[in-house]
Amino acid sequence: MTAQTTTSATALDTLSESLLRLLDEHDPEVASLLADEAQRQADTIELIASENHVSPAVMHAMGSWMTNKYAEGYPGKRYYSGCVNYDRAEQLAIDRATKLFGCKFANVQPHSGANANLAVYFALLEPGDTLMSVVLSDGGHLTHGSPVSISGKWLKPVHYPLVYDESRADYGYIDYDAVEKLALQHKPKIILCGYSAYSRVIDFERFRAVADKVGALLVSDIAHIAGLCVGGAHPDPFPHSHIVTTTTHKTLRGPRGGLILTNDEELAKAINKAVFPGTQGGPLMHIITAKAVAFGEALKPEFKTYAKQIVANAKALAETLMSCGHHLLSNGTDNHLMLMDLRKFDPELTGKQAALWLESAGIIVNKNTVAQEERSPFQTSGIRIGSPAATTRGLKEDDMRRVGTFIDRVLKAKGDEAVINEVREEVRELCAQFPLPH
Ligand code: DSN
Repeated sequence: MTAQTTTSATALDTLSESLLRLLDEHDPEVASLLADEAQRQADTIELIASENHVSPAVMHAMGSWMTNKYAEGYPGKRYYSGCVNYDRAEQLAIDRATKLFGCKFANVQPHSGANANLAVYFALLEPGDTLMSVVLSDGGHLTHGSPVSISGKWLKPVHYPLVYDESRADYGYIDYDAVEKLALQHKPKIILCGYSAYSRVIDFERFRAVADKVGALLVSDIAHIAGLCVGGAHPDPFPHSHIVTTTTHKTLRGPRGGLILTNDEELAKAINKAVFPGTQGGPLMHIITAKAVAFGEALKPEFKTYAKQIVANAKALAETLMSCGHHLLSNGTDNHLMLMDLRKFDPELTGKQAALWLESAGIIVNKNTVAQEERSPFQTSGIRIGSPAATTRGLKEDDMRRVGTFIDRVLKAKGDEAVINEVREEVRELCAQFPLPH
């Protein structure tokens, strides 16, 4: 069976037809699975907060000649010959990144957000140094000091809490008073702000004031919200942060990868050394080229419209879910995501089960731990829901309200196949109105 015959026109639009045809002749097995994946993406609503649909330009830059070269080093200072166009691509990515984020220095080589954070630690810390962050189960990240990560094994993490008291108006928000108290007590070398499951605005200025009080560096990991920051839909991490790390593939809608930014020349030099040769080898030049394309897209005025729509869509979805009686941590969202706390809906229902039911209905979310979680990360008591990918396809507030009712129906049906199948058809019909970028 050929790739062409296994996919609909909509799905084929999402990949270059010539590329698929070429692959189909060369390796039909892989062509078929690629076509199936294009079809899956076309037919389902992607609500994983950290995922997106890249433009064909970003996709093609990744699949280009730029994958063929070793280019260890930095523009103008490489270890291999033949890097003239690689220097141009990397410098372009750097120039666009600094313009986009309004800062002086960028390292575009980290293979991922995890690698970006590792390089920052390697540049600035010694084993055993103290790092302050939010614990993974409250919405932090593995690389922010989790015991299963090198960051938790080699550093001393101290975690600041959220506000857990539900009677408070700031329930589910960062407990900024506790941040200050803990920082004064533990004198961390780095204070980390930025999270993988936090739905409220981050007060970078307040974090910087605490960092200055205790002589710490403020590292803002804006992996999730980078696209919102550059699109004017979330306050900027600069000038308050000493260092900013991010991924390039979430709200920023670029290729999978990492990025480190700073305004401090000495920090920039230390970071460059820590990325290469400290923690990485040859840079992924095809990805760096695609980062340049994505940064170019994010510099365009229409990206601001996109970023604002992400937030408007998340708010519409959150309001619908809450009006149907579901509980969201912090009672809503200011950004691209929300965290549904299932404990109050049904104490027996795990995030794992809820995500499986929703997947059967064509709605893709991820199970997620919620504040003061008692279940394992494989089970969890919550689900995380985000709007960036659906917004890329063109869904607006009314469509997101409809998606909210789909989620509500699936969860309330508690696995009833008839309801799941009914919603699955409505999801297909909605998806057909919003093709993937092509
Ligand atoms: N896995 C990413 C997320 O989903 O948030 C974080 O690295």
